[in-house]
Amino acid sequence: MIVFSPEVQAAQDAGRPLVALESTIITHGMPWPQNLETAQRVEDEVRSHGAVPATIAILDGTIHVGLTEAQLTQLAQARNVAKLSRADLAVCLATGGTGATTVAATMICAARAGIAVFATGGIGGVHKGAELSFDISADLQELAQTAVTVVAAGAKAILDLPKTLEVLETLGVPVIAVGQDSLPAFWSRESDLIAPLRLDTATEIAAAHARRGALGLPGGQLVANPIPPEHQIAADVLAPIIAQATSEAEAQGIGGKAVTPFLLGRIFELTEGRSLTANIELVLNNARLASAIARELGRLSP
Ligand code: PSU
Ligand code: MN
Repeated sequence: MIVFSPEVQAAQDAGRPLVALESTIITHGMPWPQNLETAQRVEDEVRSHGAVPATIAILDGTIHVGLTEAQLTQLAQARNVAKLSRADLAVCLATGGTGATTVAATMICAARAGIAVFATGGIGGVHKGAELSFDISADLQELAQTAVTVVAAGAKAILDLPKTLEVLETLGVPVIAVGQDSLPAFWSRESDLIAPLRLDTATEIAAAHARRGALGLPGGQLVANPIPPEHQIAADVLAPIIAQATSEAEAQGIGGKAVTPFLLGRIFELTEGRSLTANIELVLNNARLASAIARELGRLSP
């Protein structure tokens, strides 16, 4: 069911550190052609930081761990690609389908491929208004049950961050802010929330991952890595834009899987592209930290 790219297969054989990357950010999170350019830059960032990138997607009913340049280009240009989470994965495989993997689905595939570290932009979480819509991303449940350390810039600021933290606490997911006390808020370095946990080095994060496994605890860790200061957008600049995009989504009856892509797209328009620039930079930053964690994990369990 799993096909490894030649680069990933060689890394597996040599026991080199691997970093998983998702594909929904490419197909649903960023516009063409920045999506392809970013996917390639993120892979290169992992390579230049001593690890091997494994971008994950489902192509024609097969899990691909590591995509060739042609496969990546095709996926980035494709229209109406399915957005696959835990619930969709097996049906897509059974029907020979093609789809992009969300954080949840990427974690599942990475774990099956023996990859313990994954870099993305921001995980899904509890949406604003979830008390009525019940819209809570399957990413949260996945973090509770699949042993992959996910490096993100926190949860996306379009979400209800206090509720997202509450659910993660209930599920027993470690939420670790890197190098600061405050929970990062995706496009902004800080939120007004204190992160439940804080670690300052990749070595400690890798050790915590290993200890969790040794304790027999299922699930992974959410590593919340703040966007570099020079690329952040101030939270008070974003707040009215997020509010506008959210009320437009509601007025247009956008629901389910379409909510996050709609909001990201509208915020891109309303910030005249600034949100995309920030998103790209924070993913690159996460790729660097994920590579360091993967290297440290390799040293712990050679
Ligand atoms: N990070 C980004 N952009 C994205 C995503 C993450 O910078 O588009 C994707 C991930 O695939 C994540 C998904 O799993 O957004 C969340 O979707 P939902 O809220 O429908 O669970
Ligand atoms: Mn949702």
